[in-house]
Amino acid sequence: MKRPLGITVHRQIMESQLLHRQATGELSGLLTELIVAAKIISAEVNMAGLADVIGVSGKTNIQGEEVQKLDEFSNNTIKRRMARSGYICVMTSEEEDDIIPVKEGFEGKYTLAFDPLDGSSNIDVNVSIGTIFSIHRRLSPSGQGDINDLLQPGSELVAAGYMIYGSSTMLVYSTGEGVHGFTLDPSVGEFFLSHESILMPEQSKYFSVNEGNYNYWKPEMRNYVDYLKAIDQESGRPYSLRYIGSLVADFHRNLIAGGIFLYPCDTKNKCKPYGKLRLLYEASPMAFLAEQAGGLAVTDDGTRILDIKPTELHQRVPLVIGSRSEVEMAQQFLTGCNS
Ligand code: P6P
Repeated sequence: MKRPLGITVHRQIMESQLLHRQATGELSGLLTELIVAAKIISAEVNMAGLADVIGVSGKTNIQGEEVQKLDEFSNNTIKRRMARSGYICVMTSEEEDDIIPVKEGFEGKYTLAFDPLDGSSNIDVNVSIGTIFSIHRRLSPSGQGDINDLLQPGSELVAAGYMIYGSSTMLVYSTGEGVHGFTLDPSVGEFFLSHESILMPEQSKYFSVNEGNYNYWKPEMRNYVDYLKAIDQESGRPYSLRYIGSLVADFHRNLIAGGIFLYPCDTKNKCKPYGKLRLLYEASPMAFLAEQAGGLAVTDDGTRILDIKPTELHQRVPLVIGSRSEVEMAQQFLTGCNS
């Protein structure tokens, strides 16, 4: 059977670059290097059940090499490749406390913040997991970047996206001109355009939250979720609950099928008063994608995620993200306008 000639992600990147006469090709190069890292991670994740890379590190594989935990493997794969790509000047990773420098002499004009393998606690139970990335232009003039190059609001993002390692491996990203999805054909090792110009459905009867934390939420959040669960045929309630416990998988469902995802702040863990999710490499890139797809992302007091100026690398924020009208309705409850 003759395989249909698909549009590869490289063609999409190059066509987008050609549309911008002033483009230097560095962003294209950066994305291309990230895609190579994604393919390497995807192959490892898909082998996880077979190549004894599940679970803790410290084991050795048949070659006698130390087997790394998948999230350590993913982190090392991205940071080693990107450090010598020549396109970035500094990185931060969910796996590392401090900023990650790039190879001397290989400093570029962008910065990279990433979660190498979000949802990694789901690996052992074969639930979809993912890599999330966000890219800013550097602010410092030259040389190695610094933390201020990274602490930029999502409104200044140049590009953001994720890879989801699920029933198929997909790359979903935006450079500010809509959101496009590519599916990996492992038989040829190429990402082919499968979801062009994704628009998040304006409304949807799905909500996605860990209700186990219900009693730790503030009253406005409880009131909102109670509203979604109330029986009211006219407004199509109760909504259906879908919660995977893997941000990339839960967000991807919302992007394609619509709905609202919430990770509110709670009083469950005094060390995490602002919820669990990180701003720089979880909430901000997802908010960028959501708005590019016509959706919206706010904190649980109604603040637009993309407007938040980060103050710390790993700061956490509450996240309410999804179909615009659903998030706007949630804002009514969360700001006390609709108790
Ligand atoms: P909880 C995965 O560990 C993660 O960081 C996100 O991917 C996911 O949305 C969240 O935590 C799930 O957290 O508390 O519901 O298990």
